Amino acid sequence: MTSDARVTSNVEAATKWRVIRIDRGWSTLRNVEKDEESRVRNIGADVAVGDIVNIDGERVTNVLPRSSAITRRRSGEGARVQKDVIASNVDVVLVVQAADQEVNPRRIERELTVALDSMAAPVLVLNKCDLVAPPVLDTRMDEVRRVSAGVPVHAVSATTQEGLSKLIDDLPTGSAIALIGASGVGKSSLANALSGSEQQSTGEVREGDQRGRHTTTAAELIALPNGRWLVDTPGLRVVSLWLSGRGIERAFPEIFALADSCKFRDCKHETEPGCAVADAVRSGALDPKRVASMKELVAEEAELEELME
Ligand SMILES: Nc1nc2c(ncn2[C@@H]2O[C@H](COP(=O)(O)OP(=O)(O)OP(=O)(O)O)[C@@H](O)[C@H]2O)c(=O)[nH]1
Ligand SMILES: [Mg+2]
Ligand SMILES: [Zn+2]
Repeated sequence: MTSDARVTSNVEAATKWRVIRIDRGWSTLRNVEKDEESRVRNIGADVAVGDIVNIDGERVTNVLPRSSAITRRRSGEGARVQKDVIASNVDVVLVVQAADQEVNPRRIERELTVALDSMAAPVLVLNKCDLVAPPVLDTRMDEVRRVSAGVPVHAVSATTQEGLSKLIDDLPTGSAIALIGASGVGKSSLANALSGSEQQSTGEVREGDQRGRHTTTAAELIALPNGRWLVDTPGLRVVSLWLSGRGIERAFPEIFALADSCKFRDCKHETEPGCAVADAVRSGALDPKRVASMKELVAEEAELEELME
């Protein structure tokens, strides 16, 4: 009899649950195999939405290795540096901007770096294209493409559904998706449009500055048709880097390619002779703001590394 009991508990321990929502104090889980939900306390285990976990009663006993993790440095004061995993185990990260606002290339570069570091494939999405006249949209698409690092760029509208089927066609079949971006750009609206339901609440942007009201307060996993899923996330105020693998390099490929031709291998692209990056800036082939942005991210990561030692 005892051996039977052991078999049963092993089966239970092996049961996989996916974290579908994290609230203060507890997380909501969905059984990976059957239609069943459960809750666990957020004590001891560092889990993110998208994680697959094993549980024992109200406790997470094991977090399975993540295939991807969108990670940033947790904002807030205090000397301790902490990481914040926004979502895990997704295949594609939709990095969303609003087409009715000036393009902010520096913000895109940051978000793209975080997305590239996640190990999921980023796609840049310019939402609300229904709100701008075609020539303006074209200009803004060009501005986004200039900092897109070869990642696909899509103009869509969550409201009119324009461009959505093309976007979906561009995603690998069955892929799990995460939406990231500033508050008010329309992540939840896109989540609703892609899932074909109004599961996520959306909020009006502020009159004056078009900024969002942080309507979504917790990352949440939503089922899509055909067993796929996506993660809607709260709007990011600031996107501080966590330790970057090759994210920065991949977000600025043309600068890193030029750097290979610098005379000095450890060239900082400041005032060194034979600097191919400085040459490209002088000739007008490279935007100095983009170089400054890359340097800022490199410095931010170096600072973080130092703090963690
Ligand atoms: N015209 C238009 N409005 C949109 C579109 N997508 C979103 N909106 C509106 O933009 C506002 C913000 O949308 P949300 O989906 O709540 O934005 P969010 O990115 O989820 O914002 P947070 O949850 O605060 O991070 C809402 O009033 C939406 O109706 C779009 O494609 N076209
Ligand atoms: Mg939202
Ligand atoms: Zn150089």
